[in-house]
Amino acid sequence: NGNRPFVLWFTGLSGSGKSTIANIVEQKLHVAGKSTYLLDGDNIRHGLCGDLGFSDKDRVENIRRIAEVSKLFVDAGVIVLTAFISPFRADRNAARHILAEGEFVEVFVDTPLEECEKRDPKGLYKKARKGDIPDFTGIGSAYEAPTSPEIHLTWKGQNEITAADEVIAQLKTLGYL
Ligand code: GGZ
Repeated sequence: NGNRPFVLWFTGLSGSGKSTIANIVEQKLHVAGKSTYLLDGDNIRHGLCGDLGFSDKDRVENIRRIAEVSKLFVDAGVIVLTAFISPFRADRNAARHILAEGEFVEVFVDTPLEECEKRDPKGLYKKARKGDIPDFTGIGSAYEAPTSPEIHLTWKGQNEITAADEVIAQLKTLGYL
């Protein structure tokens, strides 16, 4: 791939560390002189996808729009980082096919549910367990783990800085940097 732009597609449970790791990776790419853009709930779910909730149908559409927007950024020469749960395998594969061959790099932030639930930064798992969020991912709605992600971050108690370093190292190994 060399110097061509691509999408770093982070997937994992709520609280897995996707956004934090993506932010650190973005900073590192920036320092290396790369042009980047991070898509996450803050800049997508309030605007472009403000009409969508968390039903299966809405999540499918959420991921489709994010993939299409990512494609536009890549066409403009920008490295895109996306940080969404993207729980369904079929939708991630559809996203992969919206991008050109070699432009989609799937990063599985493989933090176990028990750890995410322990962190519970927004108290959402607690609410979901009480039945207040019936379709919460990992509780009442499925998370389908990637079967062959380009980058697999298995959580072994390491912090997000270490995980971000691993992403950069893998990108070099894979020839993206
Ligand atoms: C999962 C939900 C839900 C439900 C609200 N299920 O920890 P957070 O708060 O910041 O991350 C979660 C975020 C997930 O949005 P995504 O756009 O990444 O989801 S998807 O890719 O599935 O479309 C969580 C919050 O939104 N949230 N309700 N029911 N997460």
